[in-house]
Amino acid sequence: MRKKITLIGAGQIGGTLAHLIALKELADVVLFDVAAGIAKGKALDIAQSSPVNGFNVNLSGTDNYEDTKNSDVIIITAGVPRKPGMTRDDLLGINLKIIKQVAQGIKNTSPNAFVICITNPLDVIVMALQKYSGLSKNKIVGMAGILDSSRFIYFLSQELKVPVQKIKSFVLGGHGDSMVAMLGSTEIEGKKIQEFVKEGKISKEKLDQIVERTKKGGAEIVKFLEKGSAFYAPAASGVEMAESYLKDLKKQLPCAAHLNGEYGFKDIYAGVPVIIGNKGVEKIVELNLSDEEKKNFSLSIKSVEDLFNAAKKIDSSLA
Ligand code: A3D
Repeated sequence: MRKKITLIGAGQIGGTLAHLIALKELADVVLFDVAAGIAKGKALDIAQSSPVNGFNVNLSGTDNYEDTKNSDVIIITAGVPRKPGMTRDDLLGINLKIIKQVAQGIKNTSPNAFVICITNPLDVIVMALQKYSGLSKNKIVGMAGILDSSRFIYFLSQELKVPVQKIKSFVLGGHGDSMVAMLGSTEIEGKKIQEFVKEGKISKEKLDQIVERTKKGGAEIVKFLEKGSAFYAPAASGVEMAESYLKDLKKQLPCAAHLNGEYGFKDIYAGVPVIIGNKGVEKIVELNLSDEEKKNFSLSIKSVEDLFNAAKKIDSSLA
């Protein structure tokens, strides 16, 4: 039997997710949105491309959680995106309310699903989702690190004129302005990035600029689009996580996962490399961090903690 993926939120990312999942024939797709027409319209539009593209999956749209029942994977993008000048944190109040509704909707209908959250502010929303739904911690993850790492790798590849496939890197920590590009784990054609700096192939200043551009990668796109935020790269990143789970690929991917002592932090969600297989988050991989990376990672976690404290003030049931 084909697998079932439900997309909660059929907006820009939700629609792109549906299209990518269909093209890959990864699973049947249910698009859920409070705006039922958008979910139904996008499902029908994508389904009508199946004769052209030759894929064979079912797509449907709904605003009824019963139709999402027994999903294998749920990807959540319900919420509002940023407008120019806004930070991700500015979305907290409104998206917290939305995520509470979503948690109620999915917890009884798909209690065993692998749940990938994309709604911002990412780390705090995924943590709230886990608390509201009570679903198991290794089955609830946030998508951000794949996107942030992908942006960093793309910018490096443009600068160094090296194909993206030859570059490995991780951007970890919270998905905000304090995210940390792990330079110690950044390799180009198997060589550490620091060696490229030493050899003068890239200046320290240029590398710092690329790190900074990565941190502001989302805002750069928000500014161009004016209405809404990035959706192609976020959707591609979400699909990679879903695929690793459904096909038990056990890929090592940077995701917002629940920390239970790893990296020295407890009971907080933040971006770390994890292994995703058919049991969900099967392992948190602990990288050897330099002192500076450790310091920056701790600062990033601190900003997630601060924002979660702000969330508790908005909704005391999170305390
Ligand atoms: P958008 O195109 O506005 O789609 C959001 C959809 O959610 C809309 O169709 C709404 O009708 C729907 N919605 C609102 N409330 C509910 C509800 N209670 N139940 C179900 N659906 C609802 O936004 P988007 O797709 O561009 O972005 C979605 C979210 O992803 C935003 O919060 C963005 O900030 C976030 N985002 C995160 C990243 C990360 O890397 C983490 C990147 C880009 C965007």
